[in-house]
Amino acid sequence: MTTKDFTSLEKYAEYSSPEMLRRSQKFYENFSRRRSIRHFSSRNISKKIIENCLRAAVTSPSGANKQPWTLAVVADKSIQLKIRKNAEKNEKEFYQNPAAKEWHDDLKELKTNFRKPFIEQAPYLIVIFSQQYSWDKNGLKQKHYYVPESVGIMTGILISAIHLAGLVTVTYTPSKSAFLNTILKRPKNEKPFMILPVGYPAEDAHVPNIKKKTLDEMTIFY
Ligand code: IYR
Repeated sequence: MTTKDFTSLEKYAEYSSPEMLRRSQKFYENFSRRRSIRHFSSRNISKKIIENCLRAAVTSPSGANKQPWTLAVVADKSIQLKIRKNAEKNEKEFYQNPAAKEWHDDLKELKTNFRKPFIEQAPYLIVIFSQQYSWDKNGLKQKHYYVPESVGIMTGILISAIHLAGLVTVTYTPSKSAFLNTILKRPKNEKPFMILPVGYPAEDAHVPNIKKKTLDEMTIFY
């Protein structure tokens, strides 16, 4: 190992224990107020805010630091309309499919249906693609590792950045999503992962009355 292989941490912030307690408490309280929002205002937001959220997201760790994602940012209404039309066609099939009865029952408390107006209403759509593999600058195929884990962590940071900026989103996972490659002209090594519409909530935005499990219900301390 030569000294060139590593650099030192430039600014590792060390806090006192009470300060850490306060900061972790504040972070928890802030994130306990995050909700998935499905009703958006058409009010525009600065592209610079979106870029900062994306910059934060791509600081994410990833398998062998391969950063196996592509972030397609859509603010073009005609593309948004195309995505909405395709998504709603597939969702209609999903909601009408009798074989998915148990799934439909599980979704009842969320009151979702085939209609996805937020795809068109939100000023920005971030369509996240996971790259199953890639090509380096010499055209050699590059392996990617722990792709769902890596893209999931990056998406979590993105959702956090959106919340901290004061904007809202919903983790929309279309029933079938291959149409996104066609509309957004993405190559076959990229698989649609999730759509995050981003914007301000609509004035009449409402959220389902759902509860999170308590820490006791899902943690085991050894
Ligand atoms: N993709 C559908 C169904 C759906 C599935 C899950 I899992 C959800 O948490 C919510 C919805 C839709 O978006 O309506």
